[in-house]
Amino acid sequence: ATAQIGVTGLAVMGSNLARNFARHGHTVALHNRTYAKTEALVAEHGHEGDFFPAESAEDFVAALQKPRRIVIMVKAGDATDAVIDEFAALLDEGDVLIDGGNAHFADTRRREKALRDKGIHFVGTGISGGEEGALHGPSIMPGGSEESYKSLGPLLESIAAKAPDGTPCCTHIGPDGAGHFVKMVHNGIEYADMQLIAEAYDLLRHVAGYEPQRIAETFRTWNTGRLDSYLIEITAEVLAHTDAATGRPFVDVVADGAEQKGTGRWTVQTALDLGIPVSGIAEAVFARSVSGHADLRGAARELPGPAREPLAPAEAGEFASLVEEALYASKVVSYAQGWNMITAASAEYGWDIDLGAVAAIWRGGCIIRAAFLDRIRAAFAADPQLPTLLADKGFAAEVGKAQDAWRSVVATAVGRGVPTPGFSAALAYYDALRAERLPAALTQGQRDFFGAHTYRRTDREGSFHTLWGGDRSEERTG
Ligand code: 2AM
Repeated sequence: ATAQIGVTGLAVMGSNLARNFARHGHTVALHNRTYAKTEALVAEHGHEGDFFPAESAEDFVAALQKPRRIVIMVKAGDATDAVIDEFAALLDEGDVLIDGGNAHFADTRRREKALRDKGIHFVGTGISGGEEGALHGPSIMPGGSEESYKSLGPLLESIAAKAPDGTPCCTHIGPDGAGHFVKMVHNGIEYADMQLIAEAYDLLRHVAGYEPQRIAETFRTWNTGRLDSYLIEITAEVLAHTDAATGRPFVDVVADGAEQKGTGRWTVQTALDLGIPVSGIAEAVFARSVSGHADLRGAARELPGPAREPLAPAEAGEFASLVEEALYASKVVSYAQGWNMITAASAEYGWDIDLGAVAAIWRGGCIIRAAFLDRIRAAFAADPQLPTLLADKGFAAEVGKAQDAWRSVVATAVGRGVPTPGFSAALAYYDALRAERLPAALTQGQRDFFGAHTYRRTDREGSFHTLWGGDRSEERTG
Protein backbone atom coordinates (compact mmCIF):
# COMPACT_ATOMS: atom_id res chain seq x y z
CA ALA A 1 0.00 0.00 0.00
CA THR A 2 1.56 3.24 -1.17
CA ALA A 3 -1.13 5.84 -1.68
CA GLN A 4 -1.83 8.53 0.93
CA ILE A 5 -5.24 9.31 -0.46
CA GLY A 6 -7.73 7.87 -2.91
CA VAL A 7 -10.27 9.63 -5.09
CA THR A 8 -13.28 7.79 -6.49
CA GLY A 9 -15.53 9.51 -9.02
CA LEU A 10 -13.36 11.07 -11.67
CA ALA A 11 -15.58 13.58 -13.42
CA VAL A 12 -14.04 17.06 -13.63
CA MET A 13 -14.25 17.92 -9.90
CA GLY A 14 -12.83 14.55 -8.83
CA SER A 15 -10.11 14.59 -11.47
CA ASN A 16 -9.01 18.10 -10.57
CA LEU A 17 -8.95 17.32 -6.87
CA ALA A 18 -6.88 14.17 -7.54
CA ARG A 19 -4.44 16.18 -9.67
CA ASN A 20 -4.21 18.83 -6.95
CA PHE A 21 -3.26 16.14 -4.39
CA ALA A 22 -0.68 14.68 -6.79
CA ARG A 23 0.81 18.09 -7.59
CA HIS A 24 1.37 18.55 -3.87
CA GLY A 25 3.47 15.39 -3.68
CA HIS A 26 0.89 12.89 -2.48
CA THR A 27 0.51 9.49 -4.08
CA VAL A 28 -3.09 9.31 -5.23
CA ALA A 29 -5.07 6.15 -5.86
CA LEU A 30 -7.68 6.64 -8.57
CA HIS A 31 -10.96 4.87 -9.09
CA ASN A 32 -14.04 5.40 -11.18
CA ARG A 33 -17.07 3.23 -11.94
CA THR A 34 -16.11 3.38 -15.61
CA TYR A 35 -12.40 2.52 -15.79
CA ALA A 36 -11.89 4.33 -19.11
CA LYS A 37 -12.15 7.65 -17.27
CA THR A 38 -9.40 6.59 -14.85
CA GLU A 39 -7.18 5.61 -17.77
CA ALA A 40 -7.90 8.86 -19.57
CA LEU A 41 -6.91 10.88 -16.50
CA VAL A 42 -3.60 9.05 -16.16
CA ALA A 43 -2.91 9.29 -19.89
CA GLU A 44 -3.49 13.03 -19.91
CA HIS A 45 -2.12 14.11 -16.53
CA GLY A 46 -0.06 11.17 -15.25
CA HIS A 47 3.13 13.24 -15.51
CA GLU A 48 1.86 15.68 -12.88
CA GLY A 49 2.55 13.31 -9.98
CA ASP A 50 2.24 9.80 -8.56
CA PHE A 51 -1.02 8.16 -9.50
CA PHE A 52 -2.13 4.62 -8.82
CA PRO A 53 -5.01 3.79 -11.18
CA ALA A 54 -7.19 0.95 -9.89
CA GLU A 55 -9.77 -0.85 -11.95
CA SER A 56 -11.62 -2.50 -9.06
CA ALA A 57 -12.75 -1.09 -5.74
CA GLU A 58 -10.75 -3.88 -4.03
CA ASP A 59 -7.48 -2.92 -5.76
CA PHE A 60 -8.16 0.72 -4.98
CA VAL A 61 -8.66 0.03 -1.27
CA ALA A 62 -5.61 -2.25 -1.17
CA ALA A 63 -3.44 0.56 -2.59
CA LEU A 64 -4.16 2.87 0.33
CA GLN A 65 -2.04 3.38 3.45
CA LYS A 66 -3.87 3.02 6.76
CA PRO A 67 -5.87 4.70 8.03
CA ARG A 68 -7.28 4.72 4.52
CA ARG A 69 -8.56 8.04 3.24
CA ILE A 70 -11.01 7.95 0.35
CA VAL A 71 -12.60 11.02 -1.20
CA ILE A 72 -15.91 10.34 -2.92
CA MET A 73 -16.66 12.78 -5.74
CA VAL A 74 -19.86 11.51 -7.30
CA LYS A 75 -23.18 13.21 -7.94
CA ALA A 76 -24.92 14.06 -4.65
CA GLY A 77 -27.84 11.78 -3.82
CA ASP A 78 -28.37 8.11 -4.52
CA ALA A 79 -24.96 7.70 -6.19
CA THR A 80 -23.29 8.85 -2.96
CA ASP A 81 -25.18 6.25 -0.92
CA ALA A 82 -24.35 3.53 -3.45
CA VAL A 83 -20.64 4.35 -3.37
CA ILE A 84 -20.59 4.62 0.44
CA ASP A 85 -22.18 1.17 0.73
CA GLU A 86 -19.71 -0.30 -1.72
CA PHE A 87 -16.66 1.04 0.13
CA ALA A 88 -17.93 0.68 3.69
CA ALA A 89 -17.88 -3.09 3.13
CA LEU A 90 -14.19 -2.95 2.17
CA LEU A 91 -12.89 -0.65 4.91
CA ASP A 92 -11.60 -1.27 8.43
CA GLU A 93 -12.18 0.51 11.70
CA GLY A 94 -10.45 3.87 11.78
CA ASP A 95 -10.56 4.42 8.01
CA VAL A 96 -11.86 7.75 6.74
CA LEU A 97 -14.50 8.09 4.03
CA ILE A 98 -14.89 11.63 2.72
CA ASP A 99 -17.87 12.94 0.76
CA GLY A 100 -16.71 15.99 -1.19
CA GLY A 101 -20.01 16.43 -3.03
CA ASN A 102 -22.69 19.01 -2.35
CA ALA A 103 -24.69 16.82 0.05
CA HIS A 104 -27.49 18.14 2.23
CA PHE A 105 -26.18 18.28 5.80
CA ALA A 106 -29.09 16.13 7.02
CA ASP A 107 -27.95 13.34 4.66
CA THR A 108 -24.43 13.77 5.95
CA ARG A 109 -25.64 13.44 9.55
CA ARG A 110 -27.49 10.25 8.66
CA ARG A 111 -24.50 8.74 6.82
CA GLU A 112 -22.05 9.74 9.53
CA LYS A 113 -24.12 8.06 12.20
CA ALA A 114 -24.50 4.84 10.21
CA LEU A 115 -20.75 4.64 9.52
CA ARG A 116 -19.77 5.64 13.06
CA ASP A 117 -21.60 2.54 14.27
CA LYS A 118 -19.16 0.54 12.09
CA GLY A 119 -16.10 2.42 13.35
CA ILE A 120 -15.58 4.27 10.08
CA HIS A 121 -15.05 8.04 10.10
CA PHE A 122 -17.37 9.74 7.66
CA VAL A 123 -16.37 13.26 6.74
CA GLY A 124 -18.90 15.38 4.84
CA THR A 125 -16.80 18.10 3.28
CA GLY A 126 -17.79 21.32 1.62
CA ILE A 127 -15.50 22.18 -1.29
CA SER A 128 -15.95 25.57 -2.88
CA GLY A 129 -14.32 27.19 -5.86
CA GLY A 130 -15.69 25.14 -8.73
CA GLU A 131 -13.51 23.20 -11.15
CA GLU A 132 -10.68 25.73 -11.13
CA GLY A 133 -10.68 25.83 -7.36
CA ALA A 134 -10.49 22.04 -7.12
CA LEU A 135 -7.35 22.09 -9.26
CA HIS A 136 -5.57 25.19 -7.98
CA GLY A 137 -6.81 25.46 -4.40
CA PRO A 138 -10.38 25.35 -3.12
CA SER A 139 -11.82 26.49 0.18
CA ILE A 140 -12.41 23.26 2.11
CA MET A 141 -14.96 22.80 4.90
CA PRO A 142 -14.63 19.33 6.47
CA GLY A 143 -17.05 18.07 9.10
CA GLY A 144 -16.77 14.73 10.90
CA SER A 145 -14.88 13.63 13.97
CA GLU A 146 -11.98 15.48 15.55
CA GLU A 147 -9.94 12.30 15.17
CA SER A 148 -10.52 12.05 11.43
CA TYR A 149 -9.13 15.55 11.00
CA LYS A 150 -5.83 14.50 12.57
CA SER A 151 -5.05 12.23 9.65
CA LEU A 152 -7.00 14.04 6.96
CA GLY A 153 -6.44 17.70 7.87
CA PRO A 154 -2.80 18.04 6.77
CA LEU A 155 -3.61 16.51 3.37
CA LEU A 156 -6.56 18.82 2.82
CA GLU A 157 -4.66 21.87 4.07
CA SER A 158 -1.86 21.12 1.61
CA ILE A 159 -4.20 21.40 -1.39
CA ALA A 160 -6.44 24.21 -0.10
CA ALA A 161 -6.29 27.80 -1.28
CA LYS A 162 -4.12 30.08 0.81
CA ALA A 163 -5.53 33.25 2.31
CA PRO A 164 -3.61 36.49 1.65
CA ASP A 165 -1.80 35.98 4.98
CA GLY A 166 -0.68 32.51 3.86
CA THR A 167 -2.93 30.36 6.04
CA PRO A 168 -4.71 27.44 4.34
CA CYS A 169 -8.40 27.90 3.59
CA CYS A 170 -9.34 24.69 5.39
CA THR A 171 -10.27 24.02 8.98
CA HIS A 172 -12.17 21.38 10.91
CA ILE A 173 -15.65 22.92 11.04
CA GLY A 174 -17.26 20.56 13.55
CA PRO A 175 -18.81 17.10 13.96
CA ASP A 176 -21.00 15.19 11.48
CA GLY A 177 -22.87 17.55 9.13
CA ALA A 178 -21.19 20.81 10.20
CA GLY A 179 -19.00 21.03 7.09
CA HIS A 180 -21.80 20.55 4.61
CA PHE A 181 -23.99 22.92 6.61
CA VAL A 182 -21.41 25.69 6.43
CA LYS A 183 -20.91 25.04 2.71
CA MET A 184 -24.67 25.40 2.24
CA VAL A 185 -24.68 28.77 4.02
CA HIS A 186 -21.69 29.82 1.90
CA ASN A 187 -23.78 29.18 -1.17
CA GLY A 188 -26.76 31.03 0.32
CA ILE A 189 -24.57 34.06 0.98
CA GLU A 190 -23.24 33.72 -2.56
CA TYR A 191 -26.82 33.96 -3.87
CA ALA A 192 -27.39 37.11 -1.79
CA ASP A 193 -24.12 38.71 -2.96
CA MET A 194 -24.95 38.00 -6.59
CA GLN A 195 -28.46 39.42 -6.23
CA LEU A 196 -27.17 42.62 -4.60
CA ILE A 197 -24.62 43.06 -7.38
CA ALA A 198 -27.37 42.48 -9.96
CA GLU A 199 -29.52 45.16 -8.32
CA ALA A 200 -26.60 47.59 -8.30
CA TYR A 201 -26.12 46.90 -12.02
CA ASP A 202 -29.83 47.45 -12.71
CA LEU A 203 -29.76 50.81 -10.90
CA LEU A 204 -26.62 51.96 -12.69
CA ARG A 205 -28.15 50.94 -15.98
CA HIS A 206 -31.65 52.32 -15.60
CA VAL A 207 -31.30 55.15 -13.09
CA ALA A 208 -27.76 56.38 -13.70
CA GLY A 209 -28.25 55.59 -17.38
CA TYR A 210 -24.82 53.95 -17.76
CA GLU A 211 -23.98 51.53 -20.60
CA PRO A 212 -22.55 48.10 -19.65
CA GLN A 213 -18.95 49.19 -20.45
CA ARG A 214 -19.29 52.14 -18.11
CA ILE A 215 -20.79 49.92 -15.42
CA ALA A 216 -17.86 47.50 -15.83
CA GLU A 217 -15.53 50.44 -15.15
CA THR A 218 -17.57 51.43 -12.12
CA PHE A 219 -17.33 47.90 -10.70
CA ARG A 220 -13.58 47.88 -11.36
CA THR A 221 -13.27 51.05 -9.33
CA TRP A 222 -15.38 49.59 -6.53
CA ASN A 223 -13.15 46.54 -6.61
CA THR A 224 -10.23 48.64 -5.41
CA GLY A 225 -12.11 49.53 -2.20
CA ARG A 226 -14.02 47.77 0.54
CA LEU A 227 -16.08 45.74 -1.99
CA ASP A 228 -12.88 44.12 -3.33
CA SER A 229 -14.01 40.57 -4.15
CA TYR A 230 -13.98 37.82 -6.73
CA LEU A 231 -17.67 38.35 -7.55
CA ILE A 232 -17.24 42.10 -8.22
CA GLU A 233 -14.19 41.31 -10.35
CA ILE A 234 -15.99 38.77 -12.56
CA THR A 235 -19.05 41.05 -12.76
CA ALA A 236 -16.85 43.66 -14.45
CA GLU A 237 -15.54 40.98 -16.85
CA VAL A 238 -19.05 39.83 -17.79
CA LEU A 239 -20.29 43.40 -18.28
CA ALA A 240 -17.31 44.35 -20.45
CA HIS A 241 -17.81 41.34 -22.70
CA THR A 242 -19.23 41.88 -26.20
CA ASP A 243 -21.24 39.16 -27.92
CA ALA A 244 -19.32 38.05 -31.00
CA ALA A 245 -22.41 37.07 -33.00
CA THR A 246 -24.28 40.37 -32.64
CA GLY A 247 -21.69 42.91 -31.53
CA ARG A 248 -24.00 43.83 -28.65
CA PRO A 249 -23.15 43.80 -24.93
CA PHE A 250 -23.14 40.16 -23.85
CA VAL A 251 -25.46 40.96 -20.92
CA ASP A 252 -28.11 42.16 -23.38
CA VAL A 253 -28.25 38.92 -25.37
CA VAL A 254 -28.46 36.51 -22.41
CA ALA A 255 -31.98 35.33 -21.53
CA ASP A 256 -32.96 36.95 -18.23
CA GLY A 257 -34.22 33.89 -16.34
CA ALA A 258 -31.76 32.85 -13.61
CA GLU A 259 -31.38 29.17 -12.81
CA GLN A 260 -30.40 27.44 -9.59
CA LYS A 261 -29.15 24.07 -8.47
CA GLY A 262 -30.77 24.19 -5.06
CA THR A 263 -28.29 25.08 -2.32
CA GLY A 264 -29.81 28.56 -1.96
CA ARG A 265 -33.22 26.97 -1.54
CA TRP A 266 -31.82 24.55 1.06
CA THR A 267 -30.36 27.49 2.97
CA VAL A 268 -33.71 29.24 3.16
CA GLN A 269 -35.63 26.06 4.00
CA THR A 270 -33.17 25.31 6.78
CA ALA A 271 -33.28 28.89 8.07
CA LEU A 272 -37.07 28.62 8.34
CA ASP A 273 -36.67 25.42 10.36
CA LEU A 274 -34.12 27.06 12.64
CA GLY A 275 -36.26 30.19 13.00
CA ILE A 276 -33.51 32.50 11.74
CA PRO A 277 -34.40 35.43 9.46
CA VAL A 278 -32.24 35.30 6.34
CA SER A 279 -34.27 37.75 4.26
CA GLY A 280 -31.30 38.69 2.08
CA ILE A 281 -30.74 35.11 0.98
CA ALA A 282 -34.48 34.44 0.69
CA GLU A 283 -35.01 37.48 -1.55
CA ALA A 284 -32.13 36.33 -3.72
CA VAL A 285 -33.66 32.88 -4.15
CA PHE A 286 -37.09 34.41 -4.85
CA ALA A 287 -35.62 36.92 -7.31
CA ARG A 288 -34.17 34.05 -9.37
CA SER A 289 -37.53 32.35 -9.17
CA VAL A 290 -39.42 35.47 -10.32
CA SER A 291 -37.01 35.91 -13.22
CA GLY A 292 -37.73 32.38 -14.41
CA HIS A 293 -41.51 32.73 -14.36
CA ALA A 294 -42.09 33.78 -17.96
CA ASP A 295 -45.80 33.05 -17.50
CA LEU A 296 -46.24 35.53 -14.64
CA ARG A 297 -44.02 38.13 -16.22
CA GLY A 298 -45.89 37.84 -19.51
CA ALA A 299 -49.24 38.28 -17.78
CA ALA A 300 -48.02 41.38 -15.91
CA ARG A 301 -46.03 43.12 -18.65
CA GLU A 302 -48.69 45.80 -19.25
CA LEU A 303 -49.18 46.79 -15.60
CA PRO A 304 -48.58 50.51 -15.10
CA GLY A 305 -45.48 51.99 -13.50
CA PRO A 306 -43.23 55.03 -13.71
CA ALA A 307 -41.39 55.70 -16.96
CA ARG A 308 -37.75 54.69 -16.74
CA GLU A 309 -36.08 58.01 -17.44
CA PRO A 310 -32.42 58.01 -16.46
CA LEU A 311 -31.00 60.81 -14.32
CA ALA A 312 -29.30 63.77 -15.92
CA PRO A 313 -25.63 62.89 -16.54
CA ALA A 314 -24.54 65.46 -13.95
CA GLU A 315 -26.40 63.57 -11.22
CA ALA A 316 -25.43 60.06 -12.34
CA GLY A 317 -21.98 59.99 -10.78
CA GLU A 318 -23.26 61.02 -7.38
CA PHE A 319 -26.02 58.39 -7.60
CA ALA A 320 -23.47 55.69 -8.49
CA SER A 321 -21.54 56.40 -5.31
CA LEU A 322 -24.75 56.13 -3.28
CA VAL A 323 -25.32 52.71 -4.88
CA GLU A 324 -21.88 51.59 -3.70
CA GLU A 325 -22.86 52.50 -0.14
CA ALA A 326 -26.24 50.74 -0.40
CA LEU A 327 -24.57 47.65 -1.83
CA TYR A 328 -22.02 47.54 0.96
CA ALA A 329 -24.58 48.03 3.75
CA SER A 330 -26.89 45.37 2.27
CA LYS A 331 -23.94 43.00 1.98
CA VAL A 332 -23.12 43.43 5.67
CA VAL A 333 -26.75 42.53 6.48
CA SER A 334 -26.78 39.34 4.42
CA TYR A 335 -23.49 38.16 5.93
CA ALA A 336 -24.82 39.00 9.40
CA GLN A 337 -27.88 36.86 8.68
CA GLY A 338 -25.79 34.00 7.32
CA TRP A 339 -23.63 33.98 10.45
CA ASN A 340 -26.74 34.02 12.65
CA MET A 341 -27.77 30.85 10.90
CA ILE A 342 -24.44 29.15 11.54
CA THR A 343 -24.62 30.22 15.19
CA ALA A 344 -28.11 28.76 15.56
CA ALA A 345 -27.24 25.45 13.90
CA SER A 346 -24.05 25.15 15.92
CA ALA A 347 -26.11 25.42 19.12
CA GLU A 348 -28.91 23.17 17.83
CA TYR A 349 -26.58 20.34 16.76
CA GLY A 350 -23.80 20.84 19.31
CA TRP A 351 -21.19 21.63 16.68
CA ASP A 352 -19.26 24.33 18.56
CA ILE A 353 -18.32 26.09 15.31
CA ASP A 354 -15.59 28.74 15.47
CA LEU A 355 -17.38 31.63 13.72
CA GLY A 356 -14.21 33.54 12.95
CA ALA A 357 -12.54 30.48 11.46
CA VAL A 358 -15.38 30.13 8.96
CA ALA A 359 -14.69 33.67 7.72
CA ALA A 360 -10.96 32.92 7.66
CA ILE A 361 -11.30 29.93 5.31
CA TRP A 362 -13.57 31.86 2.94
CA ARG A 363 -10.87 34.48 2.33
CA GLY A 364 -9.49 32.40 -0.53
CA GLY A 365 -10.52 29.71 -2.98
CA CYS A 366 -14.28 30.09 -2.81
CA ILE A 367 -16.77 32.12 -4.83
CA ILE A 368 -17.42 34.71 -2.11
CA ARG A 369 -13.71 35.26 -1.38
CA ALA A 370 -13.14 38.87 -0.54
CA ALA A 371 -11.10 41.28 1.54
CA PHE A 372 -14.31 41.78 3.52
CA LEU A 373 -14.05 38.30 5.07
CA ASP A 374 -10.92 39.22 6.95
CA ARG A 375 -12.98 41.95 8.65
CA ILE A 376 -15.52 39.32 9.73
CA ARG A 377 -12.74 37.09 11.01
CA ALA A 378 -11.40 40.02 13.04
CA ALA A 379 -14.87 40.91 14.37
CA PHE A 380 -15.31 37.41 15.83
CA ALA A 381 -11.73 37.36 17.08
CA ALA A 382 -12.49 40.54 19.02
CA ASP A 383 -15.78 39.14 20.35
CA PRO A 384 -16.54 35.42 19.83
CA GLN A 385 -20.04 36.00 21.28
CA LEU A 386 -20.94 38.80 18.86
CA PRO A 387 -24.75 38.46 18.48
CA THR A 388 -24.78 40.04 15.02
CA LEU A 389 -22.12 41.47 12.72
CA LEU A 390 -24.13 44.70 12.81
CA ALA A 391 -23.11 45.06 16.46
CA ASP A 392 -19.39 44.97 15.64
CA LYS A 393 -18.05 48.50 16.14
CA GLY A 394 -16.41 48.71 12.74
CA PHE A 395 -19.35 47.39 10.73
CA ALA A 396 -21.83 49.42 12.80
CA ALA A 397 -19.93 52.61 12.03
CA GLU A 398 -19.74 51.88 8.30
CA VAL A 399 -23.37 50.87 7.96
CA GLY A 400 -24.43 53.84 10.07
CA LYS A 401 -22.49 56.10 7.74
CA ALA A 402 -24.04 54.42 4.69
CA GLN A 403 -27.62 54.45 5.87
CA ASP A 404 -28.63 57.80 4.39
CA ALA A 405 -27.34 56.73 0.99
CA TRP A 406 -28.98 53.32 1.41
CA ARG A 407 -32.40 54.91 2.09
CA SER A 408 -31.98 57.32 -0.77
CA VAL A 409 -31.15 54.51 -3.21
CA VAL A 410 -34.09 52.36 -2.10
CA ALA A 411 -36.44 55.40 -2.27
CA THR A 412 -35.19 56.23 -5.76
CA ALA A 413 -35.59 52.62 -6.88
CA VAL A 414 -39.15 52.51 -5.56
CA GLY A 415 -39.97 55.87 -7.14
CA ARG A 416 -38.63 54.79 -10.50
CA GLY A 417 -40.00 51.28 -10.50
CA VAL A 418 -36.68 49.41 -10.42
CA PRO A 419 -37.05 46.27 -8.27
CA THR A 420 -34.45 46.06 -5.49
CA PRO A 421 -35.70 43.25 -3.23
CA GLY A 422 -32.23 42.62 -1.79
CA PHE A 423 -31.43 46.25 -0.93
CA SER A 424 -34.97 46.82 0.38
CA ALA A 425 -35.17 43.67 2.51
CA ALA A 426 -31.76 44.35 4.02
CA LEU A 427 -32.75 47.89 4.93
CA ALA A 428 -36.06 46.72 6.42
CA TYR A 429 -34.15 44.18 8.53
CA TYR A 430 -31.73 46.89 9.70
CA ASP A 431 -34.62 49.15 10.69
CA ALA A 432 -36.50 46.30 12.38
CA LEU A 433 -33.49 45.44 14.54
CA ARG A 434 -33.04 49.12 15.41
CA ALA A 435 -36.67 49.79 16.29
CA GLU A 436 -37.51 50.41 19.91
CA ARG A 437 -41.03 49.05 19.37
CA LEU A 438 -42.20 46.77 16.57
CA PRO A 439 -45.80 46.33 15.39
CA ALA A 440 -45.46 42.72 16.49
CA ALA A 441 -47.36 43.94 19.57
CA LEU A 442 -50.39 44.39 17.34
CA THR A 443 -49.83 40.98 15.78
CA GLN A 444 -49.94 39.47 19.27
CA GLY A 445 -53.21 41.31 19.95
CA GLN A 446 -54.75 39.94 16.77
CA ARG A 447 -53.61 36.42 17.60
CA ASP A 448 -55.12 36.70 21.03
CA PHE A 449 -58.37 38.06 19.54
CA PHE A 450 -59.03 35.31 17.03
CA GLY A 451 -57.25 32.37 18.61
CA ALA A 452 -56.80 33.10 22.33
CA HIS A 453 -53.07 32.62 21.73
CA THR A 454 -52.28 34.88 24.75
CA TYR A 455 -49.63 37.60 25.00
CA ARG A 456 -47.03 38.87 27.40
CA ARG A 457 -47.01 42.39 28.82
CA THR A 458 -44.24 44.95 28.98
CA ASP A 459 -45.01 45.79 32.62
CA ARG A 460 -45.62 42.42 34.29
CA GLU A 461 -44.45 38.78 34.13
CA GLY A 462 -46.77 36.05 32.90
CA SER A 463 -49.04 35.38 29.93
CA PHE A 464 -52.42 36.99 29.48
CA HIS A 465 -55.65 36.75 27.51
CA THR A 466 -58.29 39.39 26.96
CA LEU A 467 -61.92 38.23 26.85
CA TRP A 468 -62.49 39.79 23.42
CA GLY A 469 -65.93 38.23 22.96
CA GLY A 470 -67.03 39.16 26.49
CA ASP A 471 -66.45 42.14 28.72
CA ARG A 472 -62.84 42.56 27.49
CA SER A 473 -61.41 42.11 30.92
CA GLU A 474 -57.98 40.52 31.10
CA GLU A 475 -57.13 37.21 32.70
CA ARG A 476 -53.77 35.80 33.59
CA THR A 477 -53.21 32.42 31.93
CA GLY A 478 -49.75 31.48 33.03
P1 2AM B 1 -19.02 7.18 -14.39
O1 2AM B 1 -17.84 7.83 -15.05
O2 2AM B 1 -18.90 5.71 -14.36
O3 2AM B 1 -20.33 7.65 -14.95
C1 2AM B 1 -20.02 12.11 -11.90
O4 2AM B 1 -21.20 11.64 -12.48
C2 2AM B 1 -19.16 10.95 -11.42
O5 2AM B 1 -19.92 10.14 -10.54
C3 2AM B 1 -18.65 10.05 -12.53
O6 2AM B 1 -17.33 9.75 -12.22
C4 2AM B 1 -19.56 8.85 -12.44
O7 2AM B 1 -18.99 7.63 -12.86
C5 2AM B 1 -19.80 8.78 -10.97
N1 2AM B 1 -21.04 8.08 -10.62
C6 2AM B 1 -22.30 8.48 -10.86
N2 2AM B 1 -23.20 7.61 -10.38
C7 2AM B 1 -22.48 6.61 -9.79
C8 2AM B 1 -22.83 5.44 -9.09
N3 2AM B 1 -24.12 5.10 -8.89
N4 2AM B 1 -21.83 4.64 -8.65
C9 2AM B 1 -20.53 5.01 -8.87
N5 2AM B 1 -20.15 6.12 -9.50
C10 2AM B 1 -21.10 6.92 -9.96
